[in-house]
Amino acid sequence: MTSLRNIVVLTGAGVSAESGVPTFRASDGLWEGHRVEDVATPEAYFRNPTLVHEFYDARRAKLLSVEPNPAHGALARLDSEWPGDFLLVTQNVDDLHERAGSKRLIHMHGELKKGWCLACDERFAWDGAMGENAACVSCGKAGEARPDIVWFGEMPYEMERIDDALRRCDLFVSIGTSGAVYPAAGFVQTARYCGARTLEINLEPSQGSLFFDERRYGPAGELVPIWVE
Ligand code: BV8
Repeated sequence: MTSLRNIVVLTGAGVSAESGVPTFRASDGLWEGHRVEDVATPEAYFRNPTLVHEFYDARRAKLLSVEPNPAHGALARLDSEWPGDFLLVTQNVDDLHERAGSKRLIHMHGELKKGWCLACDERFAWDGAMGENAACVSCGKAGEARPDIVWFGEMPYEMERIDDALRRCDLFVSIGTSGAVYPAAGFVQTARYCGARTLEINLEPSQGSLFFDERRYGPAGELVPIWVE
């Protein structure tokens, strides 16, 4: 990798699968009996905030019982040792990348351990169950906090910074994502058009696998440390 300068890595639910965090589409997109698209939209939240809070409270609670796996660890090592530009963009809302030590990290779809106050627009750290009546850490107002998660139809975070990194990178690596959701699924095309080499590491071909120069199939916990070394 010595000829490379700038690397962008995109991760999806597959990088956390071996830590015990269920992926979206392995279970036919069903979550606690709900379709993700039915509980991960603003309409769903305003229609039934109790259900949506239960859905996210259950996933936030799960974080207490899972640990980073060797794929998270290898990416954190690469982050700390890589001399050029490095950016890890994750679609995941779990905290396993930061717990493994990743620093140059963007959660483009938000984070389970954050809340967003609709009264004062502040984001704040949140650990336990939020429920409908949580009081905002910043303004104190109760009942106006939603999970700080990017739902379907909402704009992902830091898209300008991500787009800039994609256009400047020499290598784009996609790990553990089905390529089912945009704009993340389109990142490989941007990187490719701007001259980057592209690598996919996944359990099986993603929906965008034809855009990758190189593809390695198998568990991320096994293949990512090999790639990083
Ligand atoms: C946007 C947070 C525009 C929630 C998520 C109609 C209406 C509205 C929008 C749309 C529409 N039609 C299309 C769209 C666009 C939409 C979209 O792409 N929809 C899809 C369904 C067609 N996108 C959006 O809405 C995005 N926003 O477009 O905004 C806009 C523009 C301007 C101004 C305002 C708005 C926002 C999308 C974000 C939605 N939120 N997550 C939550 O987490 O609860 S998406 C959710 O699914 C995940 O976050 C993840 O990002 C995404 C994809 O999941 P994956 O991570 O890929 O997981 P999956 O299970 O699918 O795949 C896992 C893979 O890992 C598999 O391939 C498997 O083989 C592999 N694997 C498994 N085990 C392992 C492994 N690999 C390696 N090792 C293993 N051990």
